[in-house]
Amino acid sequence: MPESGRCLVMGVVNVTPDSFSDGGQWFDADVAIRHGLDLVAEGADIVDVGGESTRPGAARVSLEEELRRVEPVIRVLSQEGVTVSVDTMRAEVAEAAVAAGAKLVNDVSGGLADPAMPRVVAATGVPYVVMHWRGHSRDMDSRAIYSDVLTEVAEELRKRVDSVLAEGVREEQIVLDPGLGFSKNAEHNWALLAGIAELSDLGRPLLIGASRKRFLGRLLAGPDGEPRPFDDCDDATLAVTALAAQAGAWCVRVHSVRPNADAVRVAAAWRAAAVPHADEGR
Ligand code: PMM
Repeated sequence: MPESGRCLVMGVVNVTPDSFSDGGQWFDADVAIRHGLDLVAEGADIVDVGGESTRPGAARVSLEEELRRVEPVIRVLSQEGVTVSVDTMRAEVAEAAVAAGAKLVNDVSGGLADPAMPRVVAATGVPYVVMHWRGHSRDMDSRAIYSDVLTEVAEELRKRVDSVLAEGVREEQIVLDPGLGFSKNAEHNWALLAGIAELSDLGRPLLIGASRKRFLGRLLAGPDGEPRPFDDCDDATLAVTALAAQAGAWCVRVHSVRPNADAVRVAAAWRAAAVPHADEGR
């Protein structure tokens, strides 16, 4: 993984016709590749390529179709020297993606959707994003029930870590993600963002995916209560990025890369400047 001493920026390329925030825009392989290269030019450290929409209510795509969508894009971007991650819940897709050059597996189900996933990731040795997940998109909103979301998400992530370790994944491979919007309502998402420090106590780097999600549109609703459209939530995403980076997130997953890449640099400068003073007088 790129070593930068600051929060990393993962740019999103959804090779799907129906993703929440950019569905259809990068569905053609050549267009997706060009977009991935543009994101790197804008400052992305990693380009996350996905072929299956996880928007609430989305139906699953077949294995063959998912492979057809992502494999060529990953191969070309990797050949161009881009650090690519594959956003997939399927072990076969993860394996093919790593063979095509992917350097990270981003599994929104944290190994729950496909029991073969942890063993495949263990064999590849690449970093593994284990996201908090309670079920597939078609009915994930009905599982957004918590009495203390931060404690419960941390506990469920801890269990996933134990489980993937038991399948041979090495601890150093694991990155954790609270899974904003996945079986979480707006209140849950804010509690998890406010709990980044506590989630960091799980001992693994944290990835945060807030970009253009529904809870931002709800926060920014107009006087009529209409949520702000997702494509008008990039400034709010940027604010989350700055705060998440300041709170110690390892990486943010975003659609609009350039401003977020600037924000993580600001946060890094801020943190670096704060360190010497923190030691003064001790
Ligand atoms: N969110 C989406 C897709 N993949 N992966 C991780 N690790 N974390 C996330 O929060 C996440 C993800 C859904 O967002 P999109 O469909 O708007 O890209």
